Amino acid sequence: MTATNGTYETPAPASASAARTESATPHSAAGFGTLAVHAGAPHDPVTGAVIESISLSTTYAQSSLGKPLGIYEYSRSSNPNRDNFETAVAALEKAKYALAFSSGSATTAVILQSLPQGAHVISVSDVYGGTHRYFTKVANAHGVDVTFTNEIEADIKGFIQENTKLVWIETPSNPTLKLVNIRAVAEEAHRHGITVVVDNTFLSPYIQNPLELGADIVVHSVTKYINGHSDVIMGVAAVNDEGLRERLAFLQNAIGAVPSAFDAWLAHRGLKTLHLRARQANANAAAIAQVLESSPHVISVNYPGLDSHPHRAVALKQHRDGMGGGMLSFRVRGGAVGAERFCQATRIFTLAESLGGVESLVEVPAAMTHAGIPHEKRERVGIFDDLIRVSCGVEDTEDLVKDVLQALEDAVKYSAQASNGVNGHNGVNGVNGHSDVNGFNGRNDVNGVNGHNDANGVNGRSDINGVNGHNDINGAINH
Ligand code: P1T
Repeated sequence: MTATNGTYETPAPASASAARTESATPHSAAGFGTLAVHAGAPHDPVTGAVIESISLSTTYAQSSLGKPLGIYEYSRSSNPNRDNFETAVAALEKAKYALAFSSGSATTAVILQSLPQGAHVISVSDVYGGTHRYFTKVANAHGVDVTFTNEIEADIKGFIQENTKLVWIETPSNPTLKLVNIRAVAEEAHRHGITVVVDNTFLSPYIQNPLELGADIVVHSVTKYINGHSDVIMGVAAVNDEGLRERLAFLQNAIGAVPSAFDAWLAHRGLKTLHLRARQANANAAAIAQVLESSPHVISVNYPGLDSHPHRAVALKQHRDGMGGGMLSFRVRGGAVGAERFCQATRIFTLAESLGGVESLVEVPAAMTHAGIPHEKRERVGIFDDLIRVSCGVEDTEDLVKDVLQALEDAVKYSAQASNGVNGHNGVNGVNGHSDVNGFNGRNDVNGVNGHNDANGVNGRSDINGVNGHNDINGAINH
C-alpha cells in the first residue's frame, strides 16, 4: 500500500484479496447470493482457513524505511478486514470500488467535506434526520448551502445554480418511503457536471443498485441491512469513477473516520446472508402492508410494494422484481397517543430506532429519529405525529401480522379512552400521565412531553432542554 500516514497520497485500491488466494473468488457475473458469500472472501493461503482472521494489528512491519513487508502499513489507511469488506460491497453494488467509514453519518460527512467551499447541494426533503442535521447545521457552517425539494424530478432543472456540485437522493426516503426516479435526476444533473449521490440504505444492494441507474456514488448506513444484526455502526460509499474514489479515499484516510477491523469483519459476516434476510424482510413487509391497508384503524400506508403507492411505477423499474423492501410506515388513528401506544403494545416488534436488523422494530419518527426537524417542515413532507415506522425483521410472517393486528386494536381502544379523559393515573392535567404535573404521557417529569426524569425535555432522557437528546444540553436529535 502507498505511504499514507500523514502524507498527501491516497491509498491505492484494495488488492489484498488478490494477494492471497483466488480459490473462492466468484466471477463478477455470478448471482447476488454467490457474490455475497464469496466476494472478498479468499481462503487463507497459509492455514487454509475458510473464514478470514480478524487482523487487529494497527501497524505493519517494514524491512527498510517506507518498505512494508506486505501490502499494509498502518491500519487507518487500510487493513485486510476492511479491504475484504469493501471488495464484497463493491461486488454487490456493481461498483469498481467501495470505501468503508465508521458510520453512515461519517460517510455523509466525508462526501460533503469533499465539496469545495461555497458549493451548492440539492437534496430531497425527507432525508434521514441525521442527514438533514448535517446539511443544515454542519455543512452550512463550512459554506455549503443545501436546497431541499419535495419533487426533485420536477424541481432540479430550476434549482441548479452555477455552484451546484451535488445532488443528494434518498430512495426510498426515510421515513415516508417516497421514491425518486434516479435515472431522470442523474441525466439532468450530468448535463451540468453535477455528482449524484443515492442513499440506498432502505433497500440494500439486494433490491436496488443505483450506480446501474446512473448515480455516481451510492451510500449505505451499513449499520442497517448490510450488517443486518444490529451490532455494528458503519457506513460505506461505492463508486465507479477513479477520480471520485481517489478523492474519497484521501478523505477516508485524512479524516480517519474508519471502522475497526473487528467491525469490518462482523459487517462482512452479516453481508454474506443479505439476500436471505432481504427476501424474508420483504415478504414480511408486503404482508403487513396489505393487512394495514385494509384495517379501519389505519389512515394511510407508505409501502412501495403496494399498487396504491404513488411511485409504484418507479419501484417496478428500479427495484429487483418490483420489491417494496422491508421498511414501511403508516398513520394510525388516535394521533400521537395512538402511535405511541401501538409501539408499546407490540410483543414481537421492539420499540427502538434503527432498522434493517433480523429483529423487527417500530418507532415514531416525529418523536424519535426525525424529532430534530421542525414540526412544520416535518408535516410538509408527511412526517405526522401519528406516523409509525416499521422495520420488518426475518421472523415468521404470521407471527408479525398477528402482532400488528393486536397492537392496532389495543392502540385504537386506548387512544379513544385517553381522549375521553380516562386512563390517567395521579396526573394533574395529565393525559395518561403517571405522577406528573402538567405531563402528557410522561413519567415523573415536570412539564415534560414523553420525557423521563427531565426538566422541560421533549422525549429526552436526563437532559436539559433537549429535544430527543440523551445527556445533552440544548441538544436536538442526537442520533
Ligand atoms: O446511524 P448511521 O450508521 O450513522 O447511519 C445514518 C443513516 C444514513 N442514512 C439513512 C437512510 C439512515 O436511515 C441512517 C440512520 N438511520 C437511523 C438510525 C434510523 O433509525 O432511521
